[in-house]
Amino acid sequence: MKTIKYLTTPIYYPNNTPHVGHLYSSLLVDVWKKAAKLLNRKHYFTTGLDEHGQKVAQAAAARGYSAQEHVNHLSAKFIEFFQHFNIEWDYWVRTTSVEHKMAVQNIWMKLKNNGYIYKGNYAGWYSISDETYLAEKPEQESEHIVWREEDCYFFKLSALEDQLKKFYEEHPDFVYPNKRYNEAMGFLQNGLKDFVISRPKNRLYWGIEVPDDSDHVIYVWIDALVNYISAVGYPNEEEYKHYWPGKHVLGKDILKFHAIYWPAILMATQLPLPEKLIVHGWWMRDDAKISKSLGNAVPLDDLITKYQVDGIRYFLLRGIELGEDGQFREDILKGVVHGDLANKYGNIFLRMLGIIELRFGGALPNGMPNLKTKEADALRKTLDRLYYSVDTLIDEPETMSEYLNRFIEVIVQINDYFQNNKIWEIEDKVEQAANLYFLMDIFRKATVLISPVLTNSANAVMKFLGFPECSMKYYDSNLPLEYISNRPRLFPKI
Ligand code: ME8
Repeated sequence: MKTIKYLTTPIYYPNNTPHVGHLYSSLLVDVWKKAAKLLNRKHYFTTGLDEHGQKVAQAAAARGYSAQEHVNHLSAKFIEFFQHFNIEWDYWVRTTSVEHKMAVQNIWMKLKNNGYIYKGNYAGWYSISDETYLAEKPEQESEHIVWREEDCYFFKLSALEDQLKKFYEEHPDFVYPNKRYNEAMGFLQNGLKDFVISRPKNRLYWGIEVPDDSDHVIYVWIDALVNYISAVGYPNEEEYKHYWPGKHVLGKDILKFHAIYWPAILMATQLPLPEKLIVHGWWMRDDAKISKSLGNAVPLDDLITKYQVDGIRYFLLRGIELGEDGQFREDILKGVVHGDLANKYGNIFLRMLGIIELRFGGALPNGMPNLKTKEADALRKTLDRLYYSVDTLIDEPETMSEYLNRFIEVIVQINDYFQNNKIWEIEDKVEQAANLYFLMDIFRKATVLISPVLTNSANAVMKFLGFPECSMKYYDSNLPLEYISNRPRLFPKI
């Protein structure tokens, strides 16, 4: 029986170093996982690499490495990159692992025994960058698109068309957002053709062997999709049943593989289908998708120095509505980090601390005041909405944009409260202290609730306030009253 919520990212091709697009998919799941942890729920997050296939083999050859050396090197690079952004997965997938290979061969045998695999011959155009056959001759030939004519095994996808249609009709929420559900329905309405699921080994050696025919290797997409179950212990039923089915986060570029091929493979092997597909858009640079193959990624080192890891994490989530495309440009990043984090979040913190230092010698008078004004109640309600958005996010990862909106609403309202009530001018010290305590309390709570996104800053704020760590344990407790010096500079402006 399923006992643990499970969310995955795509596994990335190590044909080049990672960029902001990969970070985005993994960040979405990371924040979801951190939110679950914050509220004490046990969730599971996998991400990693799709290490086989022609694209990776070519990249290795171009660097003069063996494929295995090449993927080992890039696996370390991806790990380092993600760790730098505080991404914390539970399991790092590598499709060259023995466990994964066994799971893929197990699925192959099941497909075969259930009558879904047959041998044939294929001739057509193959796109190496997408690792897929093209339906038509490309307008322009390139080194990335090659003509292939070879013996191969086919997967009987056409036999599952009706079953897939029925499933889609019965599960209108299977794909988020709705436009991607409609796109998947479009694939079904156009009719499904059987597809090639192997390559002769003398043409491509870098793959998992077909179990009962060592002259062929298994198509990289079958290999890759099976990671979603091998990562949680498949074929060991006792193990994977605690996790599977899970939800998949993916980019819109690989919708067909996840919306059609993967459910079809699961149907053909009589395994449960995923709970949901959450499909996000692309980070663009001008008119082009940022991609490893195009090599148009924006270098991040300089941006990290200027806007910090948290600034970039925040921008990625706030800069585009989940499901839409967005431009990854420094001026837009700067606008979001300055607008939300420097001018609103960081600034109100400093203004409150300024008065606490000036009028109270750096210590806040004791006690949790119970301000009963309408405005104070409104602010508490906005904070409650933020709290519920974290709770909702844990069950519905697609509500990510909503969560970020709720956060900034609280921060804007703290700023408005401070400004409208001219907190710095209140003569009566008791009244001033009560207002400051109230605002600092809401600020602290909002900080805890946004800690899945602003990992470093939230920790720094909580430690500065005198808490041992940033966690829900310190959400409701009294605020420590003595503030240490060296306040953190949150998101200084560039
Ligand atoms: O397709 N914007 O690997 P891949 C947003 N191995 N997301 C982006 C992006 C961008 N500009 N560029 C990449 C593969 N991504 C297969 C997947 S899964 C069983 C196998 C993200 O290295 C996004 O999630 O080409 C996209 O779907 C994925 O990286 C593609 O990574």
